[in-house]
Amino acid sequence: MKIAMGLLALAAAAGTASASLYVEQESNNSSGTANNLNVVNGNLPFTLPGGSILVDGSLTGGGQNVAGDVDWFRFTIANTASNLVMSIFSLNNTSADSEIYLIGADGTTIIAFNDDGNPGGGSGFMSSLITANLSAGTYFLVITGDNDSGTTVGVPALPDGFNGGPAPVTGQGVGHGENFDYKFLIGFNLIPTPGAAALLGLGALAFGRRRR
Ligand SMILES: [Ca+2]
Ligand SMILES: [Ca+2]
Ligand SMILES: [Ca+2]
Ligand SMILES: [Ca+2]
Repeated sequence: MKIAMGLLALAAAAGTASASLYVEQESNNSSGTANNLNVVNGNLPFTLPGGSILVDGSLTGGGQNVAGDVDWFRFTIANTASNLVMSIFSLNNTSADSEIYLIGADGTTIIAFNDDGNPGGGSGFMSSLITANLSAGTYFLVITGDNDSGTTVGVPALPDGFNGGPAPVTGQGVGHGENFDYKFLIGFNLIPTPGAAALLGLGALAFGRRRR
């Protein structure tokens, strides 16, 4: 047992991936009010080797001239992510229909979008995404209801809670009608920066010279 404890301590010292639960906090309907997922990491950027987060939340529908619920999350990574994977599941609505977005730090540049990636189980209209080689920085993850984007493929509109693409008059239209609880799973692997690897190399070189 003591040996096992020692190995665990060594593993902790070397840096191990961690997983955390985050419960969605309304109101988070815009980039300015996005929930900060870095709170699960002491409000620090995520570092090597990466991690995973499970978000518990819910989406509620709108109506005539009333936007449906849109859920914005943000997180910051300190290194390039070799991959970022996201999947959303509904446990209480077998016809739930989500859309998900990965958006840049400016809150408007759409990096990736998925409508019916269908991670399997429950509804067949939920979403999943995989994105490779994501640079260090801050990103937004957005969950909204069916047809907010105005498309299933191609170029989606930014999520605004209303059905279809951008409304001619902001705040007019029909809000998406989705009502479901969700579990949103996010995972990522980070890779050392070339700069850090080069510094390590320089350090080794200096050490070698000193020893001569
Ligand atoms: Ca919500
Ligand atoms: Ca919301
Ligand atoms: Ca969908
Ligand atoms: Ca829309």
